[in-house]
Amino acid sequence: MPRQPFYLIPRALSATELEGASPLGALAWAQAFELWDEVGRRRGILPAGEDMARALLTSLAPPDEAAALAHCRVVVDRNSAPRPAIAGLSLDKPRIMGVVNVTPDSFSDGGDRFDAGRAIADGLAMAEAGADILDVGGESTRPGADPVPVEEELRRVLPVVKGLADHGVAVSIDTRRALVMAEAAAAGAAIINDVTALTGDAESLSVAAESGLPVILMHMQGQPQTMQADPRYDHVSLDVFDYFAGRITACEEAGIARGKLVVDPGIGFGKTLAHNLRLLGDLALFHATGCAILLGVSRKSFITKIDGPSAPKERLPGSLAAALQGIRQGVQLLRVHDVGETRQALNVWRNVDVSVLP
Ligand code: 9MG
Repeated sequence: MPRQPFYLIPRALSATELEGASPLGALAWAQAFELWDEVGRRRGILPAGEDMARALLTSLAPPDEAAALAHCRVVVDRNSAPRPAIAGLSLDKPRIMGVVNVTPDSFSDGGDRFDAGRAIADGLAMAEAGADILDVGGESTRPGADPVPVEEELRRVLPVVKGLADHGVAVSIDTRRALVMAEAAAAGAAIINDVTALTGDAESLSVAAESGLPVILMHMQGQPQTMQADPRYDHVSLDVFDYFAGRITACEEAGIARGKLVVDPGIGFGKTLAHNLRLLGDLALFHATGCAILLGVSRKSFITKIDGPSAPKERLPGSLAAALQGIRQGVQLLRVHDVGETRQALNVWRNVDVSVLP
């Protein structure tokens, strides 16, 4: 993907509107923006203000002022515009997506829910505990996982999608396959969650467009079997940003509006610890896509690389610490295993945001 002419990275963030601060998709405000050039070098700091686009133009001093000003306005507007609701859920508060893996080999819950009845009961308990969305998946995407046949994936997920949707819960279907997207949509799924950002199946762009559902575009380098072998980037945050720019264009050309797209940097998917940490520090960069942002850090192995060995179910403290880092940067959706605990952490964090103190 070609580089953008510049990147704006929101800094000095608060969860409450302060005088002069710029909104970032409605859940965070920035008091300043770092201006990065096309290779990620810092070129200056712009205070948030009245006419950000003009201030940007002055800093960039481009040869073609008119074209550059138009581009600056697009970037500033994309950063700040409130995001449209997805699946009937307004994004003016952080939303929790609970993970319902219907797999025998999930890394995080060890296949506890490899039974439709159990998966539905656990999903409903998550909804009761505060999940706004339930993410149903029938194929593990953990590092090293092998694909499952499509018939088996359908057999696993469809009764669970239908069972949960019939109870009025917003269900997302976690799949890389167009057939599973289509069948799950027919069974009541309200969102598509694709770790391949609609590149994993030649039909998925058109099927997703046809479904009319919102789509989560996750970034992954490589394939689950081998993605952790030796991931490399020129500049991980910019490479992921540019990947989204390309996928959003492809989606728009296929008839999926930007407002229906959610971007997700794919923590742990073809990334070293250094890549994951850099992305977690730069999450606010992705507001300039104009899309809502989803973050999935729950129980992931990067926590053990920082803190030492622990089983997935013992990683709640690290998961919450990383999730709050995302919320601080205005991430709108969190994909988690521990719903009640995450809801409590979010509630407390938003009520004690120090920036509102006099
Ligand atoms: C399916 N799946 C596993 N981890 C994920 C993550 O971080 N994000 C999204 N969107 N899906 C994920």
